[in-house]
Order: sequence, then C-alpha cells, then structure tokens
Amino acid sequence: MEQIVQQIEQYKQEMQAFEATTPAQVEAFRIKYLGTKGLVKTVMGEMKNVPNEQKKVFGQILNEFKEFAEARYTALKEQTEGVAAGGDQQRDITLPGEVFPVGTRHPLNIVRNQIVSIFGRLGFAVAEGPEIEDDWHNFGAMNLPEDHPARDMQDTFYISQNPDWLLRTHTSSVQARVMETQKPPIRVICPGRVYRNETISARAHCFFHQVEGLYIDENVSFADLKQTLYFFVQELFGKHVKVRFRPSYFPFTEPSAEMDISCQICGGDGCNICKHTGWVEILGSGMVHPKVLENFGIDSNKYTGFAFGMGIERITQLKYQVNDLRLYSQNDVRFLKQFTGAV
Ligand code: 2U9
Repeated sequence: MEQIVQQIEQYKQEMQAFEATTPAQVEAFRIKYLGTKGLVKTVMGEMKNVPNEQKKVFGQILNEFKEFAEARYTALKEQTEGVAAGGDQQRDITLPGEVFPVGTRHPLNIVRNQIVSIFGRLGFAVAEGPEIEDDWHNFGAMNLPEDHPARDMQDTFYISQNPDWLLRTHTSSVQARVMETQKPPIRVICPGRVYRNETISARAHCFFHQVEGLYIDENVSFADLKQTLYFFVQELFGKHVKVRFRPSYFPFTEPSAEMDISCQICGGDGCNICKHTGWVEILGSGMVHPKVLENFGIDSNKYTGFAFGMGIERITQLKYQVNDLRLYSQNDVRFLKQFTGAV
C-alpha cells in the first residue's frame, strides 16, 4: 500500500504542475485523471489488493485524491474560461471603449412618424397590409376594372407564379382589407411602400412610400375632409400655411380634389420650386365612391366617407427641400446625417 500512496502523491504533484490555457488542454487533464480509464479510476482499482484492515484508511486516501483531482480540474476550467471571455487579468481597463456609430432615423421614417402622430391625435388607427396583392384588392375593389385607362398610370410589377398577383401600386389595398373585416365607423391611416413600373430618375422611382387615410361613418361630409386635411398641414408645416383645393378625378372617390399648400420656400411669392405659382401640390383626396362602399357591403345611403393619399417622398421633399428622389435610397451618410436630431 505504501507504494500506491507514494504513487498518489506523485500524481498530485503532476496535477498541481499541470498548466492549461485552452479548453482542449483542460479536457486532456480530465481524460488523463478523471476519465473512465483515467488515473483516479486506475488507483481506485487497487482497493482489491489492499489488506482488509487497511481498506478504511486507503479508502479515505482515495477519496481525498479524487477530490483533489476534481478541484484542480475545476480550477483549470475556470481559469481558461476567464481567459477566453477576456477575464480581468487579460483586460486592459485603461483602453478607450469600443465606439459604435449611432445611426439616424431615415428622413422618410421621420416624416411618416410625424404624419402618423398627427392623425393619431384625430383618432386614426394605423393599419398595414401585404405588399404583394391580388388584382381585386389593388384595382378591382377600387373601382378600377381591367380595361380602365387609369390602370395605365399605375402600371406595376406582376408575379410570374400567378398572373393575379402584383406589387401594390397604392396602400388603398390596405383600406380595402380593413373594409372587408371591419364595420363602420372606420378611421384608419395606412403608411407603406408601393410600387410603380417607372424608369428611375430624379422625379420618379419604381417604388415610393405613401400614407393613405380613410374615414367612414354616418354624416361624414366634404367639410370634414377639408377641415381634417387643413388641420394636418398646419400641424406638419406650421400655422402660417395656406391651403387650396382644386377639383380632380380619381376612380375611387367622387367628388375628388387635390390639395395645394402655399410654397414653403418663397412663402407664396413665386420661385422655381412652386413654378412661380406660389402653390405646391401635396395630396389627393375625395369622398369615397359609393361603388367602392358597396363593393364591401357598406350601405352608401347610410354611410359616407372621405379618403386621401399622399406620397411621403413628396412631403419630405417639401419639408426638408430634398431635390432628388434617388437620395432617399442611396444610403449616402452625407445625406442621412443631415437629419440627426430630427425625430
Ligand atoms: C378606399 C377608398 C378611397 C385614396 C386616395 C388619393 C386620393 C390620391 C395619390 C396622391 C399622391 C397617391 O402618392 S400618390 O401618388 N393619392 O390622390 N388617394 S383619394 O382613396 C381611397 C382609398 C381607399 C377604400
């Protein structure tokens, strides 16, 4: 037994001297000493050769040996994990911290949030819907049958998998889905990306962003439309802004009107931006066409509603004097960082 005890002492010295800097070396320690064929197990196997009267003492030595091996293994493990995680001994706390560049909100999102917030105060909820739409929700339900000439102005991209699927040309399809699932009173605004088959230039892009709104209830009148949109532009551009409505045509509204605001650059005196008229167009609007209401089973004798639509790029252009549409999608930080601090 003396010989085995000497051997144990030697193993303990070896273990104490064992150094590990990587997890692989710690694992090698475990296999050598604590594995199923490791030295602790081997030494324990000697129990059968020890005389009965010495077995109790030998058992205590073996236990202490096992505990020693386990404690050393734990210590080596913690040490290497600490190194891998950049433990305190390894970390130079005098170094400057890592700098994470903080981005800024995109101008289109800034303006979208402002629009959503203004209409939110008037009780409009936000609704969203799919960008890949079917013909009915984008065109048919909006009173744009297949042979309607207005479809030409809203040419879009079709999905080859299914000829009925297309990229939505306006977020009206979202209002259509709201009308399908909700009963009046309905008061929603629908911000989102829309697509048109256009050649990219400073004034056109194959996609842009819209906010459309819809308000349906009993006794909703054109006066409600005018006052709501007047309030909106005053909140967005300031109380000094003047408005005018011009008659227009949209298949989904009747009557329809486009709204101009007094030019924010020249104050209405006339400049290049307003083409020397003193007015700039900012949105389209109108009373929801009875046919559109009936398409969704809404009684057009009982209910009326107004709707409007605006391009966020256009509003942002007027608010921040952005002169080229392409700037919005080029991700040039020289452009984007000019909006730091805006919310
Ligand atoms: C339903 C009924 C009516 C939404 C409307 C406009 C007028 C409009 C354009 C402005 C510039 C789109 O971004 S733009 O190209 N929009 O002029 N949109 S009324 O009318 C609706 C919508 C949904 C159910």
